[in-house]
Amino acid sequence: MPKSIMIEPETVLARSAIHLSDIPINAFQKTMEEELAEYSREEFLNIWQDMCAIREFESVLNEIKKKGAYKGVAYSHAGPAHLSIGQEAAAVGMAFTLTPDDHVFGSHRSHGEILAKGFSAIRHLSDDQLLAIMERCHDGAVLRPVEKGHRGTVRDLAMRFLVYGAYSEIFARDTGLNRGMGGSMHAFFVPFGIYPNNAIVGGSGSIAPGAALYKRVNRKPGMVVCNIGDASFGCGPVWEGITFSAMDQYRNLWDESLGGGLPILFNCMNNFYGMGGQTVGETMGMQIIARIGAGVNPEQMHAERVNGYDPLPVIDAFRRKRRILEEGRGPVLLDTVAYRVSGHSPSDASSYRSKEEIERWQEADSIRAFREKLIAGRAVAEDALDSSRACIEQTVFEMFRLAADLEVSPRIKADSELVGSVMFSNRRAERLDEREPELLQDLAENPRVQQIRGRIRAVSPDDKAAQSKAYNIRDAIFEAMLHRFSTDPTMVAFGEENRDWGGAFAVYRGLTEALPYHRLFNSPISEAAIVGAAVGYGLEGGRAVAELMYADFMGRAGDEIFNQLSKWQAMSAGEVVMPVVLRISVGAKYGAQHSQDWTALVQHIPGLKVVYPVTPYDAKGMMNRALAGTDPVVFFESQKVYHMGEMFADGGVPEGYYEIELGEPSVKRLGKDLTIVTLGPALYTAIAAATELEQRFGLSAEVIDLRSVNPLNYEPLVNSVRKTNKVLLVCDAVERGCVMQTVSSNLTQLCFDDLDGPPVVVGSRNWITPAAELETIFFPQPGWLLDAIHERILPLKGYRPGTNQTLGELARRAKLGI
Ligand SMILES: Cc1ncc(C[n+]2csc(CCOP(=O)(O)OP(=O)(O)O)c2C)c(N)n1
Ligand SMILES: [Mg+2]
Repeated sequence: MPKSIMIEPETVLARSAIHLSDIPINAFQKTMEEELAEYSREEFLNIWQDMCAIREFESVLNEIKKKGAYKGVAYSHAGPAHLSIGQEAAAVGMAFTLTPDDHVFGSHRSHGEILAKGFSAIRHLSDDQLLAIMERCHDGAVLRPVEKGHRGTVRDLAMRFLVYGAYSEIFARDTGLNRGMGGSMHAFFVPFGIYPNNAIVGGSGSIAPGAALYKRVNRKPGMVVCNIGDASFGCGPVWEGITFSAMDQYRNLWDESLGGGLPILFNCMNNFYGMGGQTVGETMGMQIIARIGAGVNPEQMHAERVNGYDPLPVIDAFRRKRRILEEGRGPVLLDTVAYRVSGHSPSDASSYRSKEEIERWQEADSIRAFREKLIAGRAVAEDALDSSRACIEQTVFEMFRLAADLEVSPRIKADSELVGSVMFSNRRAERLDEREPELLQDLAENPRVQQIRGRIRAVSPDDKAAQSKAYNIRDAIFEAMLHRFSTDPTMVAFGEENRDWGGAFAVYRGLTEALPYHRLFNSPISEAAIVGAAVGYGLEGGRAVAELMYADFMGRAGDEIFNQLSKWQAMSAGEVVMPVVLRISVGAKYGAQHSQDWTALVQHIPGLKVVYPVTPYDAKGMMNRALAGTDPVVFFESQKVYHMGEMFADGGVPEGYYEIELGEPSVKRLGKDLTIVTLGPALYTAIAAATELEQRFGLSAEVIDLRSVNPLNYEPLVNSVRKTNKVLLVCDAVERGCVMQTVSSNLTQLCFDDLDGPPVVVGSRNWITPAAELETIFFPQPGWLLDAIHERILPLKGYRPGTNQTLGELARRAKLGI
């Protein structure tokens, strides 16, 4: 979109060809002499020890899963254990040169990466730093059991802490790194640079770019490593994450001082299998994952394949690739060969591969090969290697024994409210960093700010002329965003057509003038990456506003909304926050795939705050509140009412800053005969119906706009129903399974004694949304509400219904599934 980049016919239509360059495959060729000059004996021993630690760690889990005991310690582990025996050298090579500023994301098979990255961080941190980190971790709960009787160095203590914390986490203990809220597939520990490991295959692929984005935007040191399996390269979100990471604008349009391309390395832990599907020869066609780089950008992502059965080529590759990232030439793709000898999980009978194949890789075993290499090269003597191995194996065993002991390592109590207490952080944070927010202009000079100054901040519903000059919902969201942009330097906003276009529905018009590229930018059409990157950005401690153009596109970002945005606060046991607002516009007039209210989908997902304001006053106050918090808020907006002025708030929309608490319904019209509860633009339908009820039948309906879906304070609803004894609930979502069904069910229970009859829900028909010209047969109309009231709540004298809202019709539709 930027006008500065011209698309010229003579260039794009000129005859030419794409020239690809070679993608190196196992190009590493260093001799042992060269290696000896590069590594100290201690470093060789560290690499060795870390590999042996991982092998032992995984072997313990393998044994207890298969036999229920290890070295006489009985333990039954109910949960998963995706082991990485065979992948140790790849994990250690990956982590060896990383510093605590470098952050790794991983997969369901990341025990090895957690240990390798943790050990590496421990070696980089001072004793004081380590002690502070361990003390802070759940108030010392992980440290206490391992420091008892420990006489070694602080570094040794930290290694015990890490191994114990990881085992405890896998065994769901309160003493785990995440208090047992993460478990085997999701364990992580931010102070060591270990970011979420993801049980959704490829899940990290869309999140890690957001962490790299955070580093660039906020000028933070370090790189981001996204460790994902070979089969995950068949996942759409991984491709989207790569596309997001490779956008030209980082280098072409963003301030040069930020450093250029995102500092992210996609590291394929290539074990050649999904669970049983073989990625070469069966389930994919690229044969060599590194090839993907050729399709991404002219640098081909600096892709190469390295031998992950030897830690040294991997370390070498990470050193070289770090330089590329530091020069702003990322992203990078590595295809690290890491054949897993263990099964996908201990119950895997390896029915999909031959015994010979496994044996061949066992012969190539990285631990044995590295030992031989070190001995042959006289880098470390045999007995030193053996005693180092025995020592770390002993530590791993002891930590397992401690973690298995329920006395030492208890689970949270059965009546514990821990899980509930960490679902939301419920904090306020005016700014998430202290530096000055970067703005391009004095905001008083902003054309949109000036335009808004002339708007009418309260209008009467009947004054059509005033409506066009009214301060509307677009203005409200713009003002709230601008306030936070000028307060919180970490805040960024991105999505499709967010910049020059002004946001798909003109909410952001004027922001382009006010903000540098890195704070407001266009993303690729990659909904998974848009939401995923916001999650990664939030995990790093930044505030992000991501936008989905239509609610109908939530499916494209399904995992990112349902499993990622919603869950990491809880899975960290409250250690991380998720200051992300996801703006989602609900369409109309564009038919079946652009006009659906999908609030119910996110209502169902634990861990999300969900709101749907439909007046300018509510939109500004609630966006202000969402942007002052640290929880993920899904912020629905309706295209039907973007232009609406404020008709309800006394005095109109204040010019200054104010907040509306999320979760509080708002009484929009007082009444005594009937309560109408609404969500979304159905508020205006209900107001029209209430006016008709008043005028034609002398009935006064109280209209309450939920504004929030979750959390939700039922008190104002209950108070109203106590007064009116009757309730109708209305929304634009299809009636089956809509939010109002939940509210109706809860109100039935909360107000059972006060109700004259069951609450009645009117939603859209359980159909596809038809064309704009036919929408009145689909979305609830004021007449439908009167029909429903007449048939099922309160017969209206002399009234003739226009639609069939009877119980018989309800049953008929249900039986047909429509
Ligand atoms: C989205 C998703 N689909 C399927 C699964 C089930 N599953 C778990 S691991 C796995 C194989 C993943 O293969 P790869 O990405 O190569 O990682 P590896 O297991 O080989 O380390 C599958 C299919 C899942 N967890 N998530
Ligand atoms: Mg694999």
